Amino acid sequence: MWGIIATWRMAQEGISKASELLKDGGDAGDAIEMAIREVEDFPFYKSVGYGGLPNEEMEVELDAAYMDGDTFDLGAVAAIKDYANPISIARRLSKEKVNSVLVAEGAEKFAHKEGFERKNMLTDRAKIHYRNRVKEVQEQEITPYAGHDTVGMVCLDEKSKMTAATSTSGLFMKRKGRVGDSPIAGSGFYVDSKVGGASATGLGEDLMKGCISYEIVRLMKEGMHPQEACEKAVLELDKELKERRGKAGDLSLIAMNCKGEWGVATNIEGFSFAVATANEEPTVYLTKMVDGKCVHEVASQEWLDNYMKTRTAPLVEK
Ligand code: SD4
Repeated sequence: MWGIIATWRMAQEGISKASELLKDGGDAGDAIEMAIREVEDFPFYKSVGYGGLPNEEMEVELDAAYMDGDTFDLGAVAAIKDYANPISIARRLSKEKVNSVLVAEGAEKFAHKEGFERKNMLTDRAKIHYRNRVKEVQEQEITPYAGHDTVGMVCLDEKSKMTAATSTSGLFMKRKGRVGDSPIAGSGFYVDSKVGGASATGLGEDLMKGCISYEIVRLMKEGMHPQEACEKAVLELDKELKERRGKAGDLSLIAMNCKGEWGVATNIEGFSFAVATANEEPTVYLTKMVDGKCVHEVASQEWLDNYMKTRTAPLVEK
């Protein structure tokens, strides 16, 4: 059995490529890195890699992580600037016994020494988004940029190895140095090849409060199906946050277990995700929570066409 699941429609091309590799007995580490790089390189996705939206100082600071579920090797970078593929740097770091999570300048120095590709990640399009946002009334509250968020993936290969990985520019207009859940093990991602893995997108500040990816893996270890585990973890964290703090940020989770069964849960409307397994062609679904149960629907062709159209539409400076 093999499989790969990812947050958001934007992962579709990446997981399609990865599924070709997995079908031929490819490695879960190679497949997930390839899939995430595909998203990082596509300039029209505004919250991952090249073309990602900048922080309040108009700098693109990126977070990424990689975890191997066989060995628990784990590497991450946070607030790294000017490198094309943070996921590859994170994967490289996962091989280090110490110093495997690096931030900002330290991460950049490591990447430079290791010969990773330097790139100015701030596109003209992202600058227009930035200037438009500055002109808009300053919303006091920082919110995830609706619909184009972190890419998080879980992958299983034919040899039963599992991996998890994330990559993001975090929240648009975040403060310089702000780090979200995505490079934080247990919050943005977690994987154990004996059990399964999970990955998150949404408001990092709230996702971290529940160590939610770890919680889902823990629930699967107790015997829950990934769908049940995702629903329970999301509903509980959403409830706790509302009780204690009056509200909960966006929480969307994907998970896959070591049998290739998958699950998804969210507390928002219209969360999209992409999945491919030995039994299922790469497919994009939309999901929403109805009465504590998640309903997944295959995205219509119209929805898919409209998605690309709006992503690539010319951008007007306000
Ligand atoms: C973060 N979780 O940095 C990421 C961003 C994201 O929806 O997924 N936004 O908090």
